[in-house]
Amino acid sequence: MEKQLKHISKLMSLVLRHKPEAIGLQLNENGWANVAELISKINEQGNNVNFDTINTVVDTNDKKRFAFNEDKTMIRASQGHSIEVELNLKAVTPPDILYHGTAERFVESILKEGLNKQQRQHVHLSLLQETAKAVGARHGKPVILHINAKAMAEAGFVFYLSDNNVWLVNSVPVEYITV
Ligand code: HQG
Repeated sequence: MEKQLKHISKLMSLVLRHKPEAIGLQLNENGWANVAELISKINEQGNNVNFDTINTVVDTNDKKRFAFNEDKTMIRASQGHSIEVELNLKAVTPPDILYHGTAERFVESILKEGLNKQQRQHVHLSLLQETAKAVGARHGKPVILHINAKAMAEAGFVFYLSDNNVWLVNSVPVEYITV
């Protein structure tokens, strides 16, 4: 059961953030998919899911990656998209320091160019060093960068907080980064 949920969760990350066309799913401009359509398209791939399966994935997902609308007829990823979607995130004043976890091999380039959003829609930052370390470890030997979010906010950079508490910003210039 757990294995199936993990598989479905990964498939949902793929189609709700990166490639809806992989299963012929449509997202609206705010990133929402119809839940009934998601279920039928997932099942066309040889799976056997129902509403309860999707509900369990949403509830038990370790990072709360997905969210329903109020009546649970629509679903979307709360952040992490590579396709262009308007999440209507609210600008929020950040804490003084945020953290970005990356891999050791990227540090030289980051200290030259600053942090870029790469394939995603934002640079992702974390409130906790522990979270940043886990994010960095996905790419290799983790390094935690300290981001002077207070100075960035004072300089006019806009920060957003996703529904699942990931801090998002368009870029981080070098002068706000310390290793
Ligand atoms: C790096 C996961 C060289 C950046 C996590 C990162 C996160 C540069 C990689 C979310 C660079 C992009 C996002 C530069 C940035 N030179 N490397 N100038 N600027 N980079 O996966 O932040 O599990 O797109 O440091 O928890 O690792 O998917 O971003 O290493 O919240 O829900 O380029 O993904 O969430 O990698 O992770 P990613 P990320 P989920």
